[in-house]
Amino acid sequence: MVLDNLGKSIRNTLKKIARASTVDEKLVKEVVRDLQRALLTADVNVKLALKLTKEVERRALNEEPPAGKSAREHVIRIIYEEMVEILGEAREIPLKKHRILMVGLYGQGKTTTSGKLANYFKKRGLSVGLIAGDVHRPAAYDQLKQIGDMVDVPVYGRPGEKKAPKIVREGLEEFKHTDVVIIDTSGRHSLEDDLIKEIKLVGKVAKADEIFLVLDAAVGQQAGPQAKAFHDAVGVTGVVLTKLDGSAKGGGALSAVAETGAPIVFIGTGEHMEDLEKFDPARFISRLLGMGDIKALMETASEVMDEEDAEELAKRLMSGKFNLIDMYNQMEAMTKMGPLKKVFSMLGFVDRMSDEEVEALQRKLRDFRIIMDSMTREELENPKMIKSSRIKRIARGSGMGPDEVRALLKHYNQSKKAIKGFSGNRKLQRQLMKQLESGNLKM
Ligand SMILES: Nc1nc2c(ncn2[C@@H]2O[C@H](COP(=O)(O)OP(=O)(O)O)[C@@H](O)[C@H]2O)c(=O)[nH]1
Ligand SMILES: [Mg+2]
Repeated sequence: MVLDNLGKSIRNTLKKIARASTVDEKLVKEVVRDLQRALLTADVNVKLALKLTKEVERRALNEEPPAGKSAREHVIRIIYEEMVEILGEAREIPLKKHRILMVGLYGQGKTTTSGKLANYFKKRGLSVGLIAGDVHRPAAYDQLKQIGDMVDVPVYGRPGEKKAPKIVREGLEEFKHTDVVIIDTSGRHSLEDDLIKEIKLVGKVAKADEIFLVLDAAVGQQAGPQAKAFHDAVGVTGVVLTKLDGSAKGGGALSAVAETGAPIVFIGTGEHMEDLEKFDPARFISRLLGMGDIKALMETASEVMDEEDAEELAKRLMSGKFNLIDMYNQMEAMTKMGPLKKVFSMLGFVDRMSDEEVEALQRKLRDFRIIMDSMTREELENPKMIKSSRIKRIARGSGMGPDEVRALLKHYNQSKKAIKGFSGNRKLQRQLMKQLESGNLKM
């Protein structure tokens, strides 16, 4: 999928919100930090990323959720809305008789996209013709002809002819009864005067309804200035961002182009003729964030924790491995009242927890989290090494008393003992395994 990494990291952030017991300032700040990191990693402009996350933070902390919505749903909604906002409005390309002129620098994907568009319109029941207006690259006609054959669309061209306007004029005559005529043109290595001159000349003859600028997303934020320059010069009606597949800089290109006000109409997601998607910001972001999944998750979040997490934790418990990080996860799982509650009650950790007990556990968990934040990774993984001088340091660092740190360690040692007993108890393990396998862990 396009922008896979960005999607994954934001989806994880949203899941964090969906599973949170309460939405407080701490969670919002954490989410904002996560979001910033995800956006910057996807090459989104720093200023834009900060603007977006600031707005998310402001709205999440100040806006009341609308009636019938939980605070968690509301925060997720805000993130979604702000991300759609960055990408601007959707622009519909009508399915009717019209002419499209393709422009852009060399190698951006004009010819490939011409073929993809031909395929797109043809599949939707329109007749299509392609005109080979690139007169500079020697094999340009052959390339377009090959692509035309692939999607079964006629190609008009004059190999050897050096005047693009002439070819375009003849091509338009040839295709005068065709619904959609797509004109491929030459590019240059950079935006030079003579390229602009040529496009303007071809544009006059073509009298195109649409001028599509084709831009390679791999250039990242540089796509913005390029889009702007073309937009100012020839007035593009739509941008096609290509090579968004596997491009780490896709987030940068998308947001930068959107910011110029040139509407993104399609995105190219691969080398094949089918790899073209109509660009609809709301749909794109919704899919990127997995809004459908998040919604489903939210509906069940209060009862069930992520099955993968549950299995992972259960497996670790069975192996007898247990450090402070595991304990933290385990306690967190308990406060979620999730499937693991069953496991824990089997382990004799909890019988039945009342709401007050859950709340007390959550308070304890908050303290534990603060204390554990002051521990080093080494200490978390190997709590045995935490002796009195370390206890003092951790207490100072977390603003808690040494007694509270000791209480955490005591709780840890007790839990560890229980886990040890469990990992030595084959019968109990088999029982748990059976439940895991039957998928019966959910209560
Ligand atoms: N992965 C990927 N490659 C693409 C995409 N669009 C075009 N390409 C490739 O980019 C290269 C240049 O494309 P071309 O259409 O010849 O560019 P032009 O010079 O602007 O006409 C070709 O190798 C295409 O296969 C895309 O969306 N994804
Ligand atoms: Mg070309």
